[in-house]
Amino acid sequence: MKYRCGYVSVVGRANAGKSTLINRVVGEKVAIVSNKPQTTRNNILGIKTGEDYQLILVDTPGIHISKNHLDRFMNKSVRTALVGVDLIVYLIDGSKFTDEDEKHYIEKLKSGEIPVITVLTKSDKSLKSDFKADFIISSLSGDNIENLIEKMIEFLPEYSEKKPIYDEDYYTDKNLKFLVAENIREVALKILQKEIPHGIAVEIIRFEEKESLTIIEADIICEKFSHKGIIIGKGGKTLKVIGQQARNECEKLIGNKILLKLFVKVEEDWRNKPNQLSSFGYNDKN
Ligand SMILES: Nc1nc2c(ncn2[C@@H]2O[C@H](COP(=O)(O)OP(=O)(O)OP(=O)(O)O)[C@@H](O)[C@H]2O)c(=O)[nH]1
Ligand SMILES: [Mg+2]
Repeated sequence: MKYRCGYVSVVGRANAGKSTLINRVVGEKVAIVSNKPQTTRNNILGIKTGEDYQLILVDTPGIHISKNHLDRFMNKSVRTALVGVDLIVYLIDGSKFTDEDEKHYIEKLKSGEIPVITVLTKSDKSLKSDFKADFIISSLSGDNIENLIEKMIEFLPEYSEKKPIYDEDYYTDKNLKFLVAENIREVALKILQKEIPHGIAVEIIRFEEKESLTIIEADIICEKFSHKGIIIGKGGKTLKVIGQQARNECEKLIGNKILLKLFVKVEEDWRNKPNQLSSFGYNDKN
C-alpha cells in the first residue's frame, strides 16, 4: 500500500482567504474567518484524512509589518510554519492588484528549500491580479479545490504502510476551549467596527460540561476603557447581540445547549505586554 502523509503551510497576506480555504478543504470550521485583516493569530492545524493519505494544513496569520508584540508573535508564527513542512501554498487574493512587494516575497520563498505552489483565490469575483499562479480557485464556490487537494497530496512523503500522524477522526490540533474562544472572537469581529476588533482577545474563564448543558463564561478583553463602553453598548445591547450570536455558533460547534456568560474587561495596551499575550493563548505552545 502507498500512503502519503505530511504538512502543508498556507501563507499569504492578511485577508487573502487562507482560513476560508482550509475550512473548505477540511470540511469543518477549523479557523475563524472575517472580512477584517489579521483575523488569524495562531498557527492552527486543519487535518484532512482519506483512505490513503493524511493532509495536515497549517493555517497562519497574515504576513504584515510588525508593530507591537502581538504582531511580532504572529510573524514568528508564520516563520515557524515555513520550516519543516513538505510544501508551502502561497495564497493571493485574486480580486486585488498584486504589488511588487508581494511578488518579491514570493520569489524569495521560491528560492528556499521547500517547494512552493502559488494560488490565486476568490475566482468567483472578477480577477484583478496579473500574477501567473499555478492554480486559480474559489473557496466559496469550490472551484478547482479538488485539483488543488490532489496536487498538495502529491508533495507529501510516501510510506509503504498506513501511517497517519493524527488520529483519523481529528480535524484540528486545537481543543474545544480554544475553538469556543475563537468563535466568540469571530462574532465580536463581525459586530464591532474600526480599530476595536484588533485589540480584542477572548479568555475562557469557566468551561463546565454537564449532560444536557455546557456552561461557559468568557472575558472579552479590550485595550482601552473607551472600547469597553462600545462593546457593551447602550443598556448592554451590543454585548447581548454578541452573546446571542456567539451562543448559536458555539452550540453548532459543541452540539449541546450552552449557557454563555460574557464579561468585558480592560487590559490596557495588552498587545504590548508579553505576559498577557501568553495568558490569552498567544505563546509558542499554541
Ligand atoms: N468571494 C470570495 N471571498 C472569499 C473567498 N475566500 C475568502 N473570502 C473572503 O475573504 C475574507 C478573508 O477571508 P479569511 O479566510 O479570513 O482570510 P485570511 O487569509 O485567513 O485572513 P487573516 O487570518 O486575517 O490573515 C472573508 O471575508 C472571506 O469570506 C473566496 O474564494 N471568494
Ligand atoms: Mg485567517
